[in-house]
Amino acid sequence: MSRHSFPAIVGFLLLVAAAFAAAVFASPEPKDVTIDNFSFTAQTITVPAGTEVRWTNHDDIPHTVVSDDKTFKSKVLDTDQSFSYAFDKPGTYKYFCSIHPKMTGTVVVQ
Ligand SMILES: [Cu+2]
Repeated sequence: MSRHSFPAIVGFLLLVAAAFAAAVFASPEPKDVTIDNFSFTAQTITVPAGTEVRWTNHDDIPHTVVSDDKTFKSKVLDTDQSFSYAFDKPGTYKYFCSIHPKMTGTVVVQ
């Protein structure tokens, strides 16, 4: 047995502990909403508090993501551009596209 074995095992255990801690304390998985054919998909999503939601515009015309109460507001998103917002507080957040106000969506944060 090499005299290097002990530190190697300690190092390995620290790595395992760090990975475990990262998994336990990580925030929820980010959630994607796509903008396609003048609509938000999914139109309503429900996520745990702390979730970052990312909207990506797949249309070849620009869109925005603006909440009804202006809690969040994206710049104009061109094709394949994204906007992200982290929802820390539970509640129901309605939003729309300020260029096409008939495009609406809802994020429910639990
Ligand atoms: Cu739009």
